[in-house]
This record gives sequence, C-alpha cells and structure tokens, in this order.
Amino acid sequence: MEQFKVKFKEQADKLGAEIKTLLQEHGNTVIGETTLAQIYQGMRGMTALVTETSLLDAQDGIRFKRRSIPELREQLPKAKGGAEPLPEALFYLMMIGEIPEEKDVENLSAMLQRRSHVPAYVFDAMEALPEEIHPMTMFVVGIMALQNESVFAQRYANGLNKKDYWEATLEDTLNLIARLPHIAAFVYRRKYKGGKMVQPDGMLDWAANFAHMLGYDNEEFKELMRLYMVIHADHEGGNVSAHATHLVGSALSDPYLSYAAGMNGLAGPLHGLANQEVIKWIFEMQQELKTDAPTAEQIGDYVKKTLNEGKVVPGYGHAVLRQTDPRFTAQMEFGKKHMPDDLLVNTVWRIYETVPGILQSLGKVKNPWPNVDAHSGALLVHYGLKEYEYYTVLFAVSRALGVLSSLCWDRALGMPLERPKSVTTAAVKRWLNKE
Ligand code: NMX
Ligand code: MLT
Repeated sequence: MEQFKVKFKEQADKLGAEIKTLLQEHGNTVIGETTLAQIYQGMRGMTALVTETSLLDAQDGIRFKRRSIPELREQLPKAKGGAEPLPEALFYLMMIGEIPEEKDVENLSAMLQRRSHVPAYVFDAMEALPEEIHPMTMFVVGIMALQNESVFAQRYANGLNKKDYWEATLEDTLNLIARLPHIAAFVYRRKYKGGKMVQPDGMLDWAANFAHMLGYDNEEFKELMRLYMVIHADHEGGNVSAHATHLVGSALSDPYLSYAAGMNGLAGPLHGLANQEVIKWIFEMQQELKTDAPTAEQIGDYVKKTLNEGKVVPGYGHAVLRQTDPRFTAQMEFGKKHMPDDLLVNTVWRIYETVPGILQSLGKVKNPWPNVDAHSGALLVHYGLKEYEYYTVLFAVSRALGVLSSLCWDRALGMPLERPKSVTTAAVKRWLNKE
C-alpha cells in the first residue's frame, strides 16, 4: 500500500479510538441549545457537524490544524523559486495532520500525476453540451461522466467490507483530484479558446500544471494559482459545498457523486458563484459610470443603487465570519506585491474602503466585511483571465481538496447516514400550545 495511505490510516485509527472514548465518557453531555429561530433561519450558529480538516473562527478566519492563512503561506512547502504554498502540501496537512517535508509533497505530486489520465468519453460528454452552457454545469457533467471510474462504487457493488470504505474513498479522492485540472481546463479551452487544448506538462506541480493547461504559462500566474488553490480549499464543514458533499456521501454515494452534489451548491450566487458576481458587478459599475477608476463617492452611490434594487453587494458578508476574511487579505497582499498599480485591483481596494460603512449603516447585515470572493476576480483579470463565468470552476477545483479529504475522514471514522429531524409549522404551533 502507498505510504500516504498507510499514514492516513494510522491517523484515522488513532482519532477513531479517541472519539470512541470521548463518546463513551461524554456522549450525553449537552453542548448547546437550539432556538426556534435557528431552525427557521438557516441553522446559523447551531453546531451540528464534525469536520476534521479545518475550523473557522468568526474573528480570525479559517485555520487548518490550528494554522491560519498567513501561517500556511509561511510554513507550507513552496515550488522551486516560488513564494506561495503548494496546494498538495495543504492536502497532506488535512489528511495526515502535519506539515509535509518537501519530499512528501514531491511524492504526492508524482502520485497525482500518475493518476491524472481522463478517459476520452468524459470529454465527449462535455463536448455534447451546447457551448453557451454555464462552465459550472459543463464541469459537473464532466465529473458525473467520470463517476463511471469510481473504485468505491465498483467495490461496493462487489460486496465491500465496511472496514475498507476508507481505502476505496481515498482511491477515488486521489484519482478525482488528479483529474480535475484537466477536466476544468477542457471546460475553459472549449468555451473560450475555440476548443484548442493545451497538453498537460508532467514536470509541473498540480496548480502550475492547471495554469499551464488553461493556457497561462506566466510564472506569476502559476504562483497565483497555487495561492488560489490553497485559500479556497476548505472552510470548515457547514458551508454549502462541504455540507452537501458530506451529506450525500453519508448515503455511501461515492466521492464523484458526493463532490458533484457539493459543486452544484458551490454554483449558487450566495456561495461560490459570488466570485463571478463580484467582477460582473464591478464591470457594470465601470460601464455605467464610464470610468475604470471610480471614486469612493461614485462607488458609494452605486452600492446604494444596488441595495435599493433589492440586491446584495456581492463579495461582502458572511454567515460565520465577523471580520475581513483573511483570504481577502492574502489576495490583497498578493496584489500589492505583484500589481500595485492595476486599476481594477485598486478599485477592489476602494470598494473595501467604501462598502463596510454602508452595509453597517443598514443595521441588519451581521458582517459588513469582504469575503474571499470580493478579491479573486480582479487578480485573474490582471493576467488576462477575464471570462468571469469561469471563476467558480477554479473555486471548485480547489474546494475538492477540502471536501474530499473530509469524505475520507468520514468513511475512515465510520460516520453514519446523516438524517436530522424536520418539523412542520403546524407541529411547531403544537409545541408552543398555539393550536
Ligand atoms: N449585501 C446586502 N445585504 C446583505 C449582504 C450584502 N453583502 N449580506 C447580508 N445582507 C443582508 C441579508 O440579505 C439579510 O437581509 P434580509 O434580512 O432582508 O433577508 C440581512 O443582511 C442579514 O443577513 P446576515 O445574517 O448578515 O447574512 P447571512 O448569514 O444570512 O448570509 C451571505 C450570508 C454570505 C449569504 C450574505 O452576506 C450575502 O448574501 N453576501 C453576498 C453574497 C456573497 O458574497 N456570498 C459569498 C460568500 C462566500 N462564499 O464564497 O461562499
Ligand atoms: C466558503 O468558503 O465556503 C464560504 O466562505 C462560505 C462559508 O464558509 O459559509
């Protein structure tokens, strides 16, 4: 068995034993109360899931094994000559629980490389779709076609022992992560570059090879992809894409089916599609104001117009965070280092100076600060990737690292079918003696 798998199994067995003791000793401990408002209002603040890969703090943002985004940027291994962390290294951290050595990352990159072949029928399935279809739909169709390769589904059909679920899930996880960049690059090249594909380069790391297949060989863009793939990878378990993947996986739907379900959630404008909405909103603002560099006053008026039309300001607000998202700050730092004079990037920063005050003044927005999506598009536009409808596919490729790691943990820890109780309003009224 590959060393990576052996190490993961050791970690999972250790944690599994700890959880068993915890439940034996504290299984009946009450850890919170649920209000009526919470069950009607999206379960905000209700703890109901265990996700091992990362933990979100409302003030400090996301942490992976206690490491913040700035710490990850510092501590994770980098590509030769690069300054941004390698996403393979973050995957290793989420699976094995420690910062990998450079040779561990090289082994993992090589293992993904060996598994990266995508069968032709997957491209044919995507090719059969009309070109105008949204890139996220084309991407998910590709994943669904690839489901035919699921090791978990095949082994389950042949009578898989419960004890071996984890290994089949990990097989699918590695294969899927290895193949996603090729599928995602196909979507981009077919939709925006006349179907002219760029062949993968087996000498490159996972993110750099993705950049290369998209058609962007600029070293700085490769660095951006490494950073992008790291910061979008995971955001604990309650966000729509992670939660959907976990939920569907709990029915023992294989990783392809589960990941596709999660990505259909990522494709919603309140979640991952917000990255395309941000740049579309800025482009429309520039067009309406007839300037590439709107002033703070002009931006303020445009924000108020957006709100008056009953729309949200994309890229701002969060269900858990109550501060500027450190993923936004990491991208701002990248912008300051590589493109301090870019007009669009400067507009993103001016929006940051303007929007929070306006949202705060509404008195109802719990978090007026920017999230990850407020910044990502402007950096991509700088390098020529202007096709904003594609942006959520980039988010999806990165998110695979987190949600699929979590799925491996779910199966290794023997997590059961997820099936909470629901009620009708009539039943609520009966509880409250109102009927
Ligand atoms: N612009 C305008 N209104 C907002 C915004 C915003 N950016 N954020 C929250 N509100 C409103 C929200 O619509 C709600 O109004 P109402 O009571 O009239 O329905 C009110 O403020 C209270 O909402 P919150 O409790 O602050 O936010 P909630 O937890 O329900 O929703 C989001 C969180 C992220 C869905 C919300 O902030 C939003 O719609 N933001 C814009 C879309 C976005 O950027 N999404 C990306 C999130 C990150 N990601 O990548 O997934
Ligand atoms: C995410 O990265 O999943 C988003 O910030 C949404 C969330 O955490 O709810």
